[in-house]
Amino acid sequence: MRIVLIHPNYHSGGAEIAGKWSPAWVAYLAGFLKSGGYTDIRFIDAMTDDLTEDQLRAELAKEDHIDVIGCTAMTPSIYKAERALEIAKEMHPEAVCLLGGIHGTFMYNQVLKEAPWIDAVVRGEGEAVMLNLVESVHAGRWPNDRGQISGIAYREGDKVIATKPEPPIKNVDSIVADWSVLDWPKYIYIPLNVRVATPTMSRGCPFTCSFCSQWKFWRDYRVRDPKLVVDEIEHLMKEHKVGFFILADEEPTINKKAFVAFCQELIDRDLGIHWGINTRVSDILRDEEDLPFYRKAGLIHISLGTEAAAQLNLDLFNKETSVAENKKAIRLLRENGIVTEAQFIMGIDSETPETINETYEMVMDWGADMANWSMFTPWPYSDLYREMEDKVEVFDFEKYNFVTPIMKPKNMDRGELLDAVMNNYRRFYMRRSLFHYPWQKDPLKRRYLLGCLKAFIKSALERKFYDLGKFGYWGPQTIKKLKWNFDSTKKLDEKVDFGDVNAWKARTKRKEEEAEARMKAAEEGLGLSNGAAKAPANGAVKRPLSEDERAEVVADLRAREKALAAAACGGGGDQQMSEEDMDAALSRVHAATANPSQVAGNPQMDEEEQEAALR
Ligand code: B12
Ligand code: SF4
Repeated sequence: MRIVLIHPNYHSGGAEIAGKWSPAWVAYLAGFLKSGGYTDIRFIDAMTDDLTEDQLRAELAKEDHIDVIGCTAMTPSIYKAERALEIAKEMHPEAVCLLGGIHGTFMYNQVLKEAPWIDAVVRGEGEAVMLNLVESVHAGRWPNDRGQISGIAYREGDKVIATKPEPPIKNVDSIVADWSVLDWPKYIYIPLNVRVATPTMSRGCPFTCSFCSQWKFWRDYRVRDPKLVVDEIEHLMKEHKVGFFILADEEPTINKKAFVAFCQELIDRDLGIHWGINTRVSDILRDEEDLPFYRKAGLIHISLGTEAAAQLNLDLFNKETSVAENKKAIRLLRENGIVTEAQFIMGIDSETPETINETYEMVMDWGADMANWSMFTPWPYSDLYREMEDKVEVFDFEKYNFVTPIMKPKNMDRGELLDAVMNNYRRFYMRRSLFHYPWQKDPLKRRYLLGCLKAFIKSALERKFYDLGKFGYWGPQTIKKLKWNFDSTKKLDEKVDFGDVNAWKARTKRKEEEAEARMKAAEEGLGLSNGAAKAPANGAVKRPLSEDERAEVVADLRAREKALAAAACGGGGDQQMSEEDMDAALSRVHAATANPSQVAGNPQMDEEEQEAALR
């Protein structure tokens, strides 16, 4: 069984400016297929190799026979993926052509109408579905038994059929990546000039931010055994000479126990590798005491979804964080020598030059090392989309890429929006490159930040940064002449699949409510409220708790903590604190309240010191 996997050649000058990234989907799918006995797999990375259609054709012409061809697509790369599969089908009509990834998961109706040469769309997590499908092809049952394969959609005459969803893989440790299908010398991270990998420790996200679609995609939150993740990293280092990794997780830190075990394992094995993550402000605040330990494990870069300067927008995004918390999280990371990157979402309806400027002022005040301003992108399958659908005019998905202003704010035109965002970038990186990066006391952090600057400048000189070359942006004087090239013939098919997402959301909420209700009942039953003894409803006199009562409260606290963690993490793994963890947590609380100003020494100069040094 010959299987060919293709990453389509799509570029849009955002995060990719930091280098050439290893595609994780290929490694995890290939690993799972190999465990299932299908080892004859080839990967064509048309994105990294920047293959033209003719070059892709030439690569496919090297194949005598292909049984299954799979291509990935996020929303912006969908047309390139459809086209790659069209070429593949022309050249190998015998092959079963599959599309996987987030876009098809929700938009399969539209995809199968736009691209009738696609035999099936794989919805959601790909491993189990693809293995079942490959087995069916191998056994000669395809296409007759396709209605029996969960998690796919296909055409039958004029109709699009979606089979029942495949449940998320419970035991994520059963997925063992095979990174050997990648041609490793290509994947270089410019800031450190080393090979970069993107392994994952968890899948999914327990939060439900309204603009985001990742939590919908993976449904349950699941965590791998941290030791096995470190095995994978050690393998990547030894076999493929990887020198840096970024966890491609949506939310790697919510299961603190697993994250701490992961860091401990990296420290114990003394691998000496540096790495980065993208996570939530709330986890950084929760882990204030652990940040030195995380840094010791090699964690050097944290990207935070601070998203907005205004609380109103944070609430709109259902972010469950506050502006003050964002500021504190960045300060804590800086104090612990971790590179901080603040991410903002720009261009919602109420955006004005003032609100954009505010994000600049704020990020300077917070002291973040890096900042990025992404354009708000209304994924048609996100919750926020439903609230604003009457305002969305552009359905050319190729431009749904965080750098093109899909939405026009009420009081700005798209050119003004882009220019105001560019103004933030110019000011921010100008100041950072003069007053901040060269003056870092920690040589690693200095090297890292200067390396990021190099990547940034390289992409700006090549006119790739933020797709400015494509827009024809050369500064404020050009904003009336910008070319967005929206294809107005592209329309949204009304059939977007939201799947069983609402059930997942309700389940999360229900668990939280149940836990709250149990806790409240326990408090009331014991005459406790807000953790302090109070007169019970029957008017009995306030008295200290007996040993038994105390034990009952502790048991309830544990139940609550466990239920909340399970609610947050979809019930995966053992979330309960051990006796020692709880004692350790309590002693940290005591230490913090006894000496609240106790923080790790700040290894960096602040902005004023830097400017003074320069003077
Ligand atoms: C790493 C990453 C990158 C890397 C890409 C590395 C690479 N070559 O793959 C870089 C930095 C280059 C990048 C760039 C961009 N990214 Co990006 N990126 C991510 C990130 C952090 C992780 C993706 C990942 O590897 N996940 C782990 C793998 C295992 O999951 P997966 O890809 O979904 O694959 C599984 C399934 O989807 C399915 N599957 C996928 N493909 C296929 C194919 C077949 C045949 C089958 C059967 C199954 C299948 O099976 C896989 C295993 O279960 C996600 C956010 C996140 N945490 O997920 C954003 C994310 C994917 N990126 C996003 C975007 C928008 C972009 C950019 C457009 C931004 C920009 N302008 O720079 C570009 C586009 C570049 C491009 N051409 O691909 C969005 C996509 C949103 C959407 N709804 O479409 C995401 C979700 C971020 C977000 N917060 O919204 N990105
Ligand atoms: S925390 Fe991040 S991944 Fe999770 S729902 Fe919000 S934006 Fe999406």
